[in-house]
Amino acid sequence: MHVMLLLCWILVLFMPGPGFTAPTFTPVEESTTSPEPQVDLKLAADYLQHYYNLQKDPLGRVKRSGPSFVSKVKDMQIFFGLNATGVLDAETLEVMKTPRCGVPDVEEYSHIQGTRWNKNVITYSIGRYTRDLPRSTVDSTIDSAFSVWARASGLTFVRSNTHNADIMVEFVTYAHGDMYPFDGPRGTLAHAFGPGIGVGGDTHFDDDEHWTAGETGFNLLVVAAHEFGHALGLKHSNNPESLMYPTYKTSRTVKLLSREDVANINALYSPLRVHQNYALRNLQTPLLSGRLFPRLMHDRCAPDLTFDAVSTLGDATFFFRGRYLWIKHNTQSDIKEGPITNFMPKIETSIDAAFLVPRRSTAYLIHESMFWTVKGSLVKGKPRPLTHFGFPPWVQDVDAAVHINKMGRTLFFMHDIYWSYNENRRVMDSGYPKYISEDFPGVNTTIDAAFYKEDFIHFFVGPQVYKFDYIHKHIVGIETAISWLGC
Ligand code: NFH
Ligand code: CA
Ligand code: ZN
Ligand code: ZN
Repeated sequence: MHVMLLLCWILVLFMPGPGFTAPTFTPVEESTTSPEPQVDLKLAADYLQHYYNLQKDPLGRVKRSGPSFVSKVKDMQIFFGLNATGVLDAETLEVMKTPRCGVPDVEEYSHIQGTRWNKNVITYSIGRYTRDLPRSTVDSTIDSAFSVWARASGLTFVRSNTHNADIMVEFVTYAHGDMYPFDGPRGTLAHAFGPGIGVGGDTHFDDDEHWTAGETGFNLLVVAAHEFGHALGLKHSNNPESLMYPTYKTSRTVKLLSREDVANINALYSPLRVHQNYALRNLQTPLLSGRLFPRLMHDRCAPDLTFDAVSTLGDATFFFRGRYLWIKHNTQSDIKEGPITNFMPKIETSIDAAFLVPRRSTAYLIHESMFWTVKGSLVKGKPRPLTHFGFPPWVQDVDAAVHINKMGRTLFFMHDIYWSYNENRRVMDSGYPKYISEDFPGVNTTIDAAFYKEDFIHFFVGPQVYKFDYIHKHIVGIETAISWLGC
């Protein structure tokens, strides 16, 4: 399950030229004078590429009459309840020009997410408050927002004062530790993670908004009720009457939930399933969105836990295993965790190896023969082939990679051999591959992951970690992998 993040500003960047009026954050109602057809085509192509996975040809072109273009237009029209003609008519273009969020619609067909809380009593806690409203008003508004869902379903919400409640509510600004920084006033108002342990359920409000209990600014009850819908597992709805519609509306006052919202929450938490056990729950999820949700939440402190890749990214260390990820912040003591797609929606595979090149603030995540580039907290573009680094084409399963900043080198490990890549000149060093055991005495087996810290390379081998002194070239100690996750 992924975070309900909204990166509307990306969409704003995608919409150039006269056809696009600055977002007013309400659905576009007036029909603007018809712009140049090329501008519309570019806009539509960008829109479909962004939300409907439309592929361009190798030269970056899209044919308006091409079969995939027409079918993507149809998909989009079906989602928005338009006539599914496949033709880019004025109505379709108008919807495309309406500011909206960055979650692709193709993943949104089901209004019920592939996951839910496996209990009907859910705890919440309010961490950081806003200064826009008295604390007591925030408390009562958050309580009312939960009551909206409690009245419609069999769920009960209990306020707790701990830091490990199911749903942690917080008012924050810009970057706030989850890779989905807020954007200052206007734009995105809030976001919430779907059900799950760790960050799951957590709900963040952009404290650069003007939060109110009335009609001015943004009404906290309306936004909180929408977010808690996500925190309970509901997705966006394309029905403007639904509370789960992706755009804020002032006009919702008394009746927050539409009939559809009530039906969706009850379908997700139908009485029949409330008492089901874990095994059944885990059978049910893959049908809905198997690739988005792991079969089982991982036990962080299981003694046999191993990692596929470990790397620094920003100010945290990322531990990858299968499609799951743990994030250990360098200064905060808590660990965030969840499916990789929660944090990086584009990455729907496991990660074999990962490394950070600090001077470029860029991390590289390798899966089989391809790699992604991650800058700041954003996964850039499409994955690229590993041959970019000068690997021969048969290199398809790098086990581990580590960047050694002092030397400007990245070492890639595969089976019993390794390569050294010169990041400054961006070429492979000559004389490689070499045997690992030649240069790393004591390291005689395949490596799962490697991590560099203060002159030591930490080689993750199964549930163990060899601490290797890179200056004096010998192993100085052995730790358990889970000790890195604070176990
Ligand atoms: C939101 N969301 O911020 C908006 N929409 O209407 N700005 C959504 C929350 C509203 C979180 O779960 C974000 O879906 C923006 C934009 C619906 C309470 C449509 C501009 C993205 C005023
Ligand atoms: Ca904002
Ligand atoms: Zn957040
Ligand atoms: Zn939303």
